[in-house]
Amino acid sequence: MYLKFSSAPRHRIRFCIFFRWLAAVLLPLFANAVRAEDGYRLWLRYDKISDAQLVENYSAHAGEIVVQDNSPTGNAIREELERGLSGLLGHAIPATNIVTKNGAIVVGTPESSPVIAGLRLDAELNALGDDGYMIRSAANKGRRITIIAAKSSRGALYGAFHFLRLLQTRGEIARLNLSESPKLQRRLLDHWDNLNGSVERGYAGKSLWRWNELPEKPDPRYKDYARANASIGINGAVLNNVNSSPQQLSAENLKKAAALADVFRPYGIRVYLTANFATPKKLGHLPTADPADPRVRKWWKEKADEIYRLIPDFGGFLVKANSEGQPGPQDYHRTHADGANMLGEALAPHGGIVMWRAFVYNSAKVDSDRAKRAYLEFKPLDGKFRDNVFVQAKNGPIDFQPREPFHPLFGAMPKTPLMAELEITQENMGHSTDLVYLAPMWKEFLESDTYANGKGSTVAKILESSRMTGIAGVANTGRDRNWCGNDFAQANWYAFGRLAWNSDLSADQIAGEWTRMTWGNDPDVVKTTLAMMRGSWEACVNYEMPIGLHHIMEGGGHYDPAPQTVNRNAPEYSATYYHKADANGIGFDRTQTGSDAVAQYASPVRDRFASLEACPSELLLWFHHLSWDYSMKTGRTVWDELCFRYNDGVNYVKQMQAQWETLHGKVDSERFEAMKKKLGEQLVHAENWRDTCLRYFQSVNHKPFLRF
Ligand code: GCW
Repeated sequence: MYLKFSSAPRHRIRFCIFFRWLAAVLLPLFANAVRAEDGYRLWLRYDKISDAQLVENYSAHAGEIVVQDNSPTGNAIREELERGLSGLLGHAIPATNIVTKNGAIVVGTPESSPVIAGLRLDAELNALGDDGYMIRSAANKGRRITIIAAKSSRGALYGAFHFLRLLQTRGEIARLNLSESPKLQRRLLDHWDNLNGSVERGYAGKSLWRWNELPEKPDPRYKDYARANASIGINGAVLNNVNSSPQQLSAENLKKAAALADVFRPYGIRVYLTANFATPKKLGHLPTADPADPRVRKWWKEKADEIYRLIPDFGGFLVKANSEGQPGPQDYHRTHADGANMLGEALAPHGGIVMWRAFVYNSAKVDSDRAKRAYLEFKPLDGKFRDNVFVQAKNGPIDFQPREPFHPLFGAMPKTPLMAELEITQENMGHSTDLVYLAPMWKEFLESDTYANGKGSTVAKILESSRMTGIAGVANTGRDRNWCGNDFAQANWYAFGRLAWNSDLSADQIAGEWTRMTWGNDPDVVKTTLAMMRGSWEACVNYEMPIGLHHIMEGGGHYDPAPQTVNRNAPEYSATYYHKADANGIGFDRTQTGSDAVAQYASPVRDRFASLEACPSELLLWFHHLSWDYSMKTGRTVWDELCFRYNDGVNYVKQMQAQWETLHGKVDSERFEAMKKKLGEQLVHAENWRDTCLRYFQSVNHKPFLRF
């Protein structure tokens, strides 16, 4: 039904006035109900808790905020607690300078807070380190208080976010006694953002950084970015793409980077930049970028000095060299270590570091199996890097595939600090369309036992035990209103930060926290979203590249399947190079009878991967070439197992659709509808993968499809 205006225009005007009046009166009443839920607030939503009893309980333990730290970080703490507590409790929680009543939250360091100083916690706080904190229920002059204490303001900020999380997830705050400190020192987001605003492998709109408006006009969004990161402990951001423009280091662009650093600093986030190895030539007009040339070394030193004048806490350089067409020291017959050490030397006086990527596979001369090349190039350099240089390796030896075994460099370079690089952006897992919760993948990686120092030498331990420690995640953020393009992709940003802080957290625990903060505490919502997320990565592996298949995606966008691709000039861009399917069988033989990539792993890992019986079935076709009729542990042949897995993956998406439907009316309609649409697209994507791959493989083996 619609209203038809057949009468005089005056009626129409009156009608409009009435309508506006009605809206003006009614809308504020429903402000909360109709507030746009566009995902912008991420997991920091702080909506009023509806349970009045709980609000009362919480209010008794969060009645005032006492932050005497007036540094920019202290101000950020106060502001966040005011915003968070007032929002959650539905009334203004005042910030005061002294404890005036029961339920005060006292936040700070022994230096900034006399109350905390009086508790004589220095030894404990020092042991927790600069980023650590403790939260304790305590007493002050007969009053009940909660202290959030740390050695540094940054630690106190992390503690404040932890405290807010307790309320957001409806936790206990009456009797607190907890201490936290991160297991890794550097917890970074790597942005593959270009100066022209595009984002390599970005699926959430243009770059967050508006270079043309910087440094004069910092977008208010930068602060929300910093808040979100600080809330999960991320303490660094590499602003730009590893395929790096030399222009990024121009005087003008450094000023822009400095403006971002100024916004991030109160939130404990340092800025890092990538360095194009040829910058001295391209920007400095030197005839060479040879690391042995004194002019080149001098150029980098001066550049480092210039950067630190603008950004005194600059983190350092991330470098992709001699990989995928990027310049590097090998252009001058120097090694990766020569290149990294030159930059390390320039940064060392300022306390900066170099993260030198091990993602190299340029030359088939190194080895015909691409999976082996990084190890072959880097392992011999162990012990040759300066002490402020990290080698940064991707989780697996190929390239952010849906599932890979851990990279053999982890555990193989005991004298070199290794930084792990994960990919949060879903380059090979459905971009920002597919709901794929990646924490289970990262857990599998971090818990992989390298056996480098005997049993229990997990990747996590290797990372944690070097003299410099760190982890990086390729960001999935962009200018889309909901930051990540897909509301559930926010969970991967969140999970990366939480695992970087503490890899012992379970994927479920992280998903539980995230979903409570992002979708709400209704038990049905929590249960259902968790159930959807839990198996979503395995499902994606199944509908894209099950049982160890890899790199069979279409070459440009990496969204669609293309198992038929043959590239005669560059075999490693051929899908057929990876799956090696023919009439008899399928899979890449990386055992002794094949490329012997297994030999790059310590014993007994290599034996496990090499053995048909012991190799995890999830990685079977990564390490073995098998007959189509080979009988898997499930009792199905390889071919039937493929059919089964591809279908299983698709079915999981259908199941997620049905699960999501049950939340109709239980989550806000805006995000409900957006996700419903995404899940519909995911099903099309998953079915396309299944159908394309199975049809292609069937065209090779001529076997009938498994019927269910
Ligand atoms: O996964 C590949 C991507 C490239 C990326 C490269 C890398 C930034 O397809 O887009 O380049 O890895 O990690 O350097």
